[in-house]
Amino acid sequence: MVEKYIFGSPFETEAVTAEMEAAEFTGKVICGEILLENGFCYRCQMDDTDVIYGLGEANRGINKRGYKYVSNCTDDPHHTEEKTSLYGAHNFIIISGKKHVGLFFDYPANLCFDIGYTRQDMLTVSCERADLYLYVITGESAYDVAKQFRKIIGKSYIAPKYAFGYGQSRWGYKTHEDIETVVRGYRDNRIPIDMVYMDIDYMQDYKDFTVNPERFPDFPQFVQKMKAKQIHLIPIIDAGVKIEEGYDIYEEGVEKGYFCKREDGSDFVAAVWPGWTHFPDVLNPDARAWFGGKYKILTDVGIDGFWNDMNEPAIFYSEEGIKALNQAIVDYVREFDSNQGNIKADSDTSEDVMNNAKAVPWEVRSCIDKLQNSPEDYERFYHNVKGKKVRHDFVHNLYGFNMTRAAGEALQKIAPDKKMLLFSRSSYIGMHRYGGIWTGDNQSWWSHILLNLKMMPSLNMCGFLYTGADLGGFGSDTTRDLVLRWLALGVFTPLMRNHTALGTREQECYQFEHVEDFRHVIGVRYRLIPYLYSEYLKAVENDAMYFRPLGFDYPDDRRAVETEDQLMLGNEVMIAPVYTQNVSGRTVYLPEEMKFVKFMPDGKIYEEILNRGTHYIEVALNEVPLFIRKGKCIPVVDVAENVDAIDMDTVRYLGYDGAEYEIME
Ligand code: MIG
Repeated sequence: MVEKYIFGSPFETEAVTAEMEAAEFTGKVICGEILLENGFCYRCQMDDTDVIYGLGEANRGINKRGYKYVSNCTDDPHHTEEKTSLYGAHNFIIISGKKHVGLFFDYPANLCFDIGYTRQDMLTVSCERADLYLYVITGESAYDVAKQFRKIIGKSYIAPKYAFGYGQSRWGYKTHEDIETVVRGYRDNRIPIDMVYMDIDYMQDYKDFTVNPERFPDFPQFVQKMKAKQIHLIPIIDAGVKIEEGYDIYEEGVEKGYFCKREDGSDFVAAVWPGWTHFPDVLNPDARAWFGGKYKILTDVGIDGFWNDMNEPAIFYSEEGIKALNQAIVDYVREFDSNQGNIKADSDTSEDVMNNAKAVPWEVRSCIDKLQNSPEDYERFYHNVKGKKVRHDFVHNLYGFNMTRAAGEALQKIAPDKKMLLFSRSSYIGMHRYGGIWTGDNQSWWSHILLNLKMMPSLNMCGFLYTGADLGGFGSDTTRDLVLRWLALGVFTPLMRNHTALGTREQECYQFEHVEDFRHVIGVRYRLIPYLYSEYLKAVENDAMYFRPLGFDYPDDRRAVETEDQLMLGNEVMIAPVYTQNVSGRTVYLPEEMKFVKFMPDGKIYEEILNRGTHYIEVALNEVPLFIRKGKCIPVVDVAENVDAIDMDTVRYLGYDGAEYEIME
C-alpha cells in the first residue's frame, strides 16, 4: 500500500508519475513521527535487527545503518568513507525488520538522513523547509516495497543492446588518431568492444555540440568509419555553455532567455571547463526542449549515445566568488599589515598582495578551496519554472535530472523508434525514466570494487537499472590485477566501461601483459549478453530489480541479510566477485544449494553443485565465477567481438537439468 502526504507547498519534482490522492496527516505516519516545529523532521525508533536499505548512489554499505548521508548533488572525486554526499540524490529508504516500510521524501534540496549516527537506534530524516511530499509504502517484504515504489515512479529507461557491450574511455583522447589507436588495440588483440567514449577534448574549446575540426577533419565520415568497425562513439556533453560571441548556442540561449539568471535578471556566470559559461535553465520546459534539440547536431552525423557530465551542476568558481576571494586576500593583507604595525593606507593592489603573499598561506588557501561548488553560488541563480522564479538551491538536486531529461525527451522525438544510449553523472529519482547513470570519479582502489558492488542494488531500488562504475578506477594509477578483478564484476553491470582520468597510467586492456586474460574476461561478458540483456528487460518490464541484496531473496536468513559482498542478479544468478589483492579466491555464503560456475581461460566452463553454507572458492585472475540458483538455468552463447556479431544459434543452457529459460529481446 502506498500513502501520500503533503507538507506545505512542495515543488513538483515529477519524480512520481502515479496519480494518487493525498492522505490526511494526523501527526503520525506508520512506524514514525513527524515534527514540524523546525522545518521538517521524520523520526523513527529502529529495532536492533532493522536493516535500512536505499539511498541509491550513496557511500558505505548496502545496509545504510550507522552513518549519516546528505542528499546534495556534489561533484566530489574523492569517495572516501566519511563523505556524505555524492553526485546523486535518491531519497528513498526501506526500513526492513518486523515490518517493511518504504519512505520517499520528494524534496529537491538538502535532505539529511541520520541513520543511527547520532543515536544508534534512531533514524531521523530532516530538511530546512517543510515543503515536500512524503510517500509511505508498506509491504510484505523489502522487495515488495521496492517494487511498489518502482511502480509509482514509472518505468525505467531502456538502453540499446549495443550498450551492453564493452566500452573504453579515457579523459585525454583528443584526436581521431587517438581513438583509432584504441580501436586497433582492441580489434587487433581480438578483445571484444562496442563503444569508445569521447571525453571533453573532442570539442572545440569545450563548446557543447561542437567538434574540433583539426582533431576530427571529417567527423561525419569518421563516425561512419567507426560504425563499419562496429564501434559506437559516445561523446560527453557538459552542462555549462561557453560564453563566446558567435557561438550560436550561447547567442540563442541569451536571446531567448534560456539560461539561469541572477536575482537582477542578468545571466549567471560560472567558470567550468570552457571558461566562463551560462547554465541552460533545464527546469524551464521551453529551455529544456531547446537544449535537448541540440543533441540532434550530433545524432544527424550518426551519433547514437551520450554521457552527460558536470550537471550537479559543478562550478569551479563564479564571478562573485572570485571577487569575494580578492576581497578576502586584500582584507587579510590589511589586517596582517596592521598587526605588524605597518599599516598601508591603500594596500589593495595586487602588488601589495603579492608582496605579502608569504604571510597569507592558510587563509587564502581555504578561500580558494571554498570557491568550488560553493553553497553561496547555488543561492545566486534562479530558474524560471512556469513563470515563477525559483532559487537554485531550493531545487538543486533536480539539475542533472532535467539536463538528462532534456536529452531523453529530445532523442525520443529525433528517433522515436531507435533506442539511444544516455547516462548522466548527477541524478534525482525520476531521471531513471530518461537515462542511466555512472557512479562518477572513483579511484583505482580495491575498496572501490566493493563500493561499486554495494551501490548497484541501492540504485536499482530507485529505478536506475542501467548503471555501472569506472572499471579499473578513474583517479590514480591502476594495476593489472585490479583491472582484471574489477572487470570480473563489470561483466555483470549493465554499463561495462573502463574509464580513467587525465594523467593516470594507461588503462586500456591491451596495455597490460597477457592480453589473453583480458580477452577472456571481457569475452565472458559477450557470452552472457543474451542472458544479461534479457534480465535487464525483464527488470524494466516488471518494475523489478536486476541486482538485489541477498536479503531481498532470503529475508529469513540472517547471514544472507548481512552479506554485503555478494549480489543476486536477475532471477537465476548470484555473483560473488573477488575484490582483494593478492588472493587466489574468496569465501562465499550460499543461502541455498547452487551450482558454482566458473568460466575458465581455455573457454571451458567448470560446474559444481555446492550445498547451502560457507565455501572457499578458488578464482584465478583470469576466471569469472557465478552461481546458478537451484533448479534454474541461463543461456550462454559463443564469444563474439561485438554485440551485433553474437550468434544466437550457438546458445546453450547452463545450470540445472530440466530447467527452462525464456529469453526476452
Ligand atoms: O572535472 O571530462 O566524472 O568522467 O573524465 C572533470 C573530464 C570533468 C568528470 C567526469 C569524468 C570525466 C572528466 N569530468
